[in-house]
Amino acid sequence: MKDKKLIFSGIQPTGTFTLGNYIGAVRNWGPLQDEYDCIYCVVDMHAITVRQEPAKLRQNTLNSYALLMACGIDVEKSILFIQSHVKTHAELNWILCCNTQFGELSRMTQFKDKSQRHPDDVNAGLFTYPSLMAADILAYNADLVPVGVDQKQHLELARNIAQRFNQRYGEFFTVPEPYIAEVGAKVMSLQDPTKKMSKSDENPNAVILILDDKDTIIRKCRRAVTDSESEIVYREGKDGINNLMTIYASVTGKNFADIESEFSGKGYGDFKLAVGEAVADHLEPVRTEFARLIKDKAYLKQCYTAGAEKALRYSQRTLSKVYHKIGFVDRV
Ligand code: ATP
Ligand code: LTN
Repeated sequence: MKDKKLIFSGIQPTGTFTLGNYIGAVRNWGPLQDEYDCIYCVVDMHAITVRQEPAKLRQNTLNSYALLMACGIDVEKSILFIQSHVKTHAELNWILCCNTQFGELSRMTQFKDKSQRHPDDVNAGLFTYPSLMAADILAYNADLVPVGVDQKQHLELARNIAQRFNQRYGEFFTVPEPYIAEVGAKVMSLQDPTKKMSKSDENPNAVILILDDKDTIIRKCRRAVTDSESEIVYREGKDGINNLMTIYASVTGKNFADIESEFSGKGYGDFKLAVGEAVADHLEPVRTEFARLIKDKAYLKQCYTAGAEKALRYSQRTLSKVYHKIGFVDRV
């Protein structure tokens, strides 16, 4: 029996992490390490469901690995690895695909969005993406999955797949629960605050990257789309201000009431500057640590090699039991 609950999460190496990735997901991963057993993964196999330039993907994958370390994931406490290094994910994916319905996959909003955005490449991997995500999670029998709100539907599907497998073959998989932050689970675009901030946004002003320098962060906050009023209050209809208040609350630890009184009588210009400065100061140690880590390729290699070995050992046990349960002939 495991004594601590197990956490699993992953992030795609589709570019530098945004402030949305950071606030909604990654920054919560470090503190969880003290209370839980944690396994974190750079999901390069998910990234290729959208066309990637090979050299860039390789670079983004290494950068993402180092960024996760810079954001507080300690390879001594957690298992941190690159998805394609651990073959069990692809193997379990096949079994889970055969236990996932076409109709379920067709309902996924991410599939609908991404196939609309890339109409010339609606590939089978994009369609079965959630089954691979279920394999990531179920290979370790994770209890909890810390993600942003946009991943809730995929997680719900992973739960259904686990439950269906358990009904067909007998209780086996842990049915994972989402673990979603109360504030900041959906950081919005700075240019269109009704849309989520996303790594793949084409407008650079819409997105704060966690490696942006202080001036860039302040400039992007200053240009953030707000409304024609002048009051800094969290209220329905004030999407731009609500988003900036959420960001400010997340990086300062202040609540909305504190923020409203701090800026009462002040204008949007003052507030935007304060948000930009607070974000930049908060991210400064991440930038410094990343710059240090990314120079040491040998150390990174040592970390991701060890991470993959541990992850393989762990997940191979699950996969062998699954193979047996579904009726494959045992190899040993
Ligand atoms: P892409 O644009 O390539 O789809 P993405 O920016 O949506 O990428 P992912 O790699 O899909 O990022 O997500 C990594 C984690 O960050 C997930 O847990 C996801 O829920 C979370 N996340 C992504 N965007 C936001 C956001 N705007 N606010 C809060 N959490 C987010
Ligand atoms: N689909 C997720 C990334 C992801 C993930 C996972 C998250 C792949 N496998 C397993 C949690 C658990 C995304 O796009 N953010």
